[in-house]
Amino acid sequence: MDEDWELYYWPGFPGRGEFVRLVFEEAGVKFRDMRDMVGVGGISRLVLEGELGGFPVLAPPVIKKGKFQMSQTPAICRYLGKEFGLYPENAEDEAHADQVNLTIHDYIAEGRLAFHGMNHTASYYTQKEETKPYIERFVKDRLPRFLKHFETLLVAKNGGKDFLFGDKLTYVDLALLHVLRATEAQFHEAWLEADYIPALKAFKDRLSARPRLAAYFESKRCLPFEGNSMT
Ligand SMILES: N[C@@H](CCC(=O)N[C@@H](CS)C(=O)NCC(=O)O)C(=O)O
Repeated sequence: MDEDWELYYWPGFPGRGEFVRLVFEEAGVKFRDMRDMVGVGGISRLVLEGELGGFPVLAPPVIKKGKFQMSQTPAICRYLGKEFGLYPENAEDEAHADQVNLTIHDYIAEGRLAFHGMNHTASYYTQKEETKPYIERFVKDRLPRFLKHFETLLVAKNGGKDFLFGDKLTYVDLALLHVLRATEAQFHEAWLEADYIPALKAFKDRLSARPRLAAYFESKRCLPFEGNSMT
């Protein structure tokens, strides 16, 4: 019997798990979101403490189907993108998709780090005051640098009217959509003031209106952003 995909990620906020959810949702592939079944304690035991067994994973998100499991968000999305046909059609685009996927993950990782300037494994709420300068610097320097780059990438193909790799939607478009939504939620003012990314803003609206994604964003399965670290 064909087993369902399972996703192991923390409950309560979208986080990095959301990159993976968008791939399942756009592909129309059913999966079990284990956050609803095992809670924080279960994710800690199964993933952090290794009770899942099988191929070793360090941190969530983890996907699992039967005996196969893997972690590392950019690698998961690439793998699922290929499985579900959300994947570039030639070797050069495939290589560039890797490049852009990893740049998107650099962006989210830097954004997260800014909220944890004193201790990157402790909660943001234990370092709210101390980390303010890191957040300010991120918003002033790094956020616009990344967003301008994403705009340039998008416009480079068909003037930005389609997707990152022309007229075919890939897993990288979904990753970009997620970080744009996260940026808008977390840095609302900076997002509104960013008049240098018209194609990106239109891209975000266009992708969000795709039937499967729109239905997901309106559903209870889609959790609101928590309000720190773009998660
Ligand atoms: N590079 C990894 C980072 C994974 C990661 O940091 N996961 C966080 C949640 S977003 C976590 O719970 N980490 C626990 C740990 O690293 O011990 C990825 O992209 O999946």
